[in-house]
Amino acid sequence: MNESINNVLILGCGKTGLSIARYLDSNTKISFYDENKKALGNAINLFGTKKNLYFHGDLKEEFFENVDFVAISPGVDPRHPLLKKMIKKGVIFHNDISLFFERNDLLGTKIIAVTGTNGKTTVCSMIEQISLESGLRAKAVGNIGFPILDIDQLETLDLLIIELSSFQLELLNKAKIDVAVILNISDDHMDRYDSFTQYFKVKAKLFGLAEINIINRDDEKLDALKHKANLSFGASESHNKDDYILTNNNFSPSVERGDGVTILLKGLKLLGWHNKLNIMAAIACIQSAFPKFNHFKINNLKGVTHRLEWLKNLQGIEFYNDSKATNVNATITALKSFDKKNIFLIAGGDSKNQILKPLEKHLKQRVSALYLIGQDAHIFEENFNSIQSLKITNHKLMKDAVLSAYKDADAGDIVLLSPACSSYDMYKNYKERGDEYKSIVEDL
Ligand code: UMA
Repeated sequence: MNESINNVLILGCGKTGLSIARYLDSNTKISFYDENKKALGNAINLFGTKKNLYFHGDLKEEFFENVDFVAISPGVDPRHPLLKKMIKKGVIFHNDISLFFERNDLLGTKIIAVTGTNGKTTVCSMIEQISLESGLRAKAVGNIGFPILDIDQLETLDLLIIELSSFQLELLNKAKIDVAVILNISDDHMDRYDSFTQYFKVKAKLFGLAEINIINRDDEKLDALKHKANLSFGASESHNKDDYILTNNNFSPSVERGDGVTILLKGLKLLGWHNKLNIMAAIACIQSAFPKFNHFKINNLKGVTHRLEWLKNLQGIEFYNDSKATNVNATITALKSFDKKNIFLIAGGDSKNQILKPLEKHLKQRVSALYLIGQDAHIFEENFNSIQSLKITNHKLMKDAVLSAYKDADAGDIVLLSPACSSYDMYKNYKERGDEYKSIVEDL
């Protein structure tokens, strides 16, 4: 890090904040802020009180005095009145991704950046797995859970894959990205953005930062960005030789490119149509970064924990964990992945002001019973209690919801946790929620 940086204020002492503190020069005086005392205590233990300052409680103007820049964690909302005031005043704000792109030694490593409302982590993980299997040195970082500044010896990597959430894109105005992909976009984080248009604009920023832009041509909500894309992927027809197409000739799915390149998906073990689109996006990204690449070993590809993760078969009932489904669209995707119609769905949590109605059709078509948890259970009830075929029950605890679903389901049925909501009303994050569900299912 630049030696002229003397004072930095870090907002949020979670994974990102701590990673930024590790990255800064050891002489830098850091002020740490976290509204949570426990998180702050953790930072004190790691970085000591000799030269650093620690604040919690309400944000105050004095925390910002004499700082060279403020480093903000993705979970901290920049619409906070004091942050808005500081931005207006000209205080410089960074996040870990923008700090990373301040480096000037990125030349040898290819960089692929992935965003979208759903499927980001899965696509990043697919790109990483395929690249590693073929002998490339690759690492997936960012929203996937590994902070980008924790990368040690970047120069030893052939490929860096960055999963970017909208929160991380908010502050990103400069980057050296070789290939960028936007997978899809739908209502999400409406508690953080004033409108869908604002959320869209943040995601769209990515296409201003990369050499090659890839888009999902089947997502109508992305239409306004198509003119900025160099190539596309999708199931629909395309006559552009650079575009990727999903075909299903003789019941053998494959990804084809307009110029004749074909990759068979026969051995793909991951469930659902959406995973075929995900693998297509991954293939498009890799071949755009490495045009000669053709070692697509997909038979061993593993899914990602908490994303349509198969847990067990108990007396013929299949249990799945899709705790990462933190929005309506992710849950619709999960429901559509099953051929079977008798799904016993556990959902609810913090609905983040989303419109729940799009779920209705899928609940009617595929779900036998809905077990609600979390603070917004009543909103689900209000939206869906008119569906005659749907039994709806309300549960204080995850355990009660799982036991009820298990009691109601028969051999051949599916019990699925796919909440369509974020977890913060009951859990630390979606992982803790999924882990609790898994341990309850394990003990059945
Ligand atoms: N905090 C405050 N004030 C606030 C908000 C948060 O003090 O107003 C404090 C919290 O008390 C906590 C700390 O900030 O101690 C947490 O910071 P954070 O929420 O930014 O979380 P990190 O641990 O830094 O994790 C973040 C991402 N979290 C979010 O975007 C909410 C992780 O994505 C990411 O893996 C990690 O950085 C590494 O890059 C998680 C996520 O849920 C998985 N992402 C969202 C999603 O996928 O939908 C965007």
